[in-house]
Amino acid sequence: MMMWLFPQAAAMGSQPGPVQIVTVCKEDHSFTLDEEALARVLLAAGVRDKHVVVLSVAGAFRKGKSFLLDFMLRYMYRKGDEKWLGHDDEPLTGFSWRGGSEPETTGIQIWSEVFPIQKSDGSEVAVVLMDTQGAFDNQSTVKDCATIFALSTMTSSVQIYNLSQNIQEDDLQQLQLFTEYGRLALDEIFLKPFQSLMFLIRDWSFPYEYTYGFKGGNEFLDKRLQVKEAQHEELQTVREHIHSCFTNISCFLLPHPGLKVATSPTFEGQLSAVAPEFKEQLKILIPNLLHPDNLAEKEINGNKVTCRGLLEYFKVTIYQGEDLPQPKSMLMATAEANNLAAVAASKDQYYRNMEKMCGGDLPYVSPESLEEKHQFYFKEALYSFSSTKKMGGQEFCDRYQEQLEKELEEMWESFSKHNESKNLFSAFRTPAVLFVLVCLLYVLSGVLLFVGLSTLALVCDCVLGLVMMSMLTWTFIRYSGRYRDVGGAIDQAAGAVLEQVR
Ligand SMILES: Nc1nc2c(ncn2[C@@H]2O[C@H](COP(=O)(O)OP(=O)(O)OP(=O)(O)O)[C@@H](O)[C@H]2O)c(=O)[nH]1
Ligand SMILES: [Mg+2]
Repeated sequence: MMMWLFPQAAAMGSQPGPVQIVTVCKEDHSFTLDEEALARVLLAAGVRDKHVVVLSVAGAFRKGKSFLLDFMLRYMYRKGDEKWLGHDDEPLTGFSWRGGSEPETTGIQIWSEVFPIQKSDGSEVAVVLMDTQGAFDNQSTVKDCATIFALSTMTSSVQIYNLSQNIQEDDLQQLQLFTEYGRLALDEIFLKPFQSLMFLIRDWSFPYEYTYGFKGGNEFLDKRLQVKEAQHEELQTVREHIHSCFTNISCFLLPHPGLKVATSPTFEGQLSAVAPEFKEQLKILIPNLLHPDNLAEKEINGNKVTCRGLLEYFKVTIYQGEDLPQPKSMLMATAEANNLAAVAASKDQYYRNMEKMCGGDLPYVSPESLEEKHQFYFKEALYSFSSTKKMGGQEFCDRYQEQLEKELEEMWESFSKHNESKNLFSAFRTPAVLFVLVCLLYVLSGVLLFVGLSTLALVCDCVLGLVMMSMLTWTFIRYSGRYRDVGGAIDQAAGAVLEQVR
């Protein structure tokens, strides 16, 4: 693995790097999602409630996917600097990349930092960069590759399909196989299941036919994806399938980066060894891809998703079943994801409101007014849940509403207990009750002795002794924190006495 050091982030005391979120087990070809790692990235303060843009690069192994992503990282960190592409002798760092014939990236990785970006209409989005395991290496089955491709396509808003030299018919067939999962959804939802697909053709060698860049790329793609009457049915189906799966399809033709990049074992990414036309096209491709207004927010069935929603979507997209993991039926996954995200957002809203009322070190609030506030915020949270657009039908959503109500009640209980613990009287209730009892018994025993009822006075004295013992025991328990059951019993007895008096 390479070392990563980004001056801006290092100055802030953290060292960003790739985070492995999906791991593939080589022995049994199973996949696991590292929920904790993903949550750390997506729930970072400042981005978790922003709409998310996920840019993923996928395709065959050893074709420069991670290499390209590292230039995107440079752009993200050095935007505004004319020389964002780097210095001539600077090694290229970020997602781990290297030369050689053996595969490097495994599973799915995302960059640990999510980049907040402001669009020209003032809205802010959060950009996640995703690197994927190369397909067709000698260790993965076709199903592994299809799963990785499907997962990254389902969870991204822009999928870059990285190809070498040309678009071959088998590339399109692979794409059809990989996006087969999308077909599942086509029967159930009327929108196209995936968003942007960009064919990125590396080492394009025919600029005299189609020029480098988007213009030549789109002309070339139109020709390749054209459906003609005379075509064999198989060719037509592949093309129709691809068109029906993505809302937006484009293509970019990238020149060869030079022999040193492709073949030198000592090359570390220094720009001095990269062909000038490659650098020129990178300067067009990357700012265009990452231009704030070109960043398409991730949508699920037409609804924009936040980073928090994406986390839920990941969780339901990959589930650990017997034949680990299967991307679930898109519709089910989507419905579950937006219900869970709505539950989380409503819980968050209730929690924040209640925190402002009685959280942390805030002073004690009278139980009646706290309950009133709870009722208000509880209803407000339920309202915001029911007014969020969700899928899956009423019955399906009702299940999540029940879950939300239960979790809000639990939160209320803990808020109310926390508030109660701040009441000074409740802290000193037991000793105060015991002290008053001692005084009363003392006076009573004196009066009884005075009127000559010495036996009753003796009983009084005994009870008084008992109460004093309880008081001492209570003090010891509170001080030492031991025998808390006995302490609880004394508290309860004092509470019962107080209730009787009331
Ligand atoms: N021919 C060619 N080689 C490239 C290009 N871009 C990068 N490379 C080289 O390709 C090799 C592999 O780069 P990586 O970025 O690790 O490739 P990858 O697709 O991420 O590989 P896996 O992670 O194994 O799937 C490196 O030696 C790069 O220098 C390109 O556009 N054309
Ligand atoms: Mg790689």
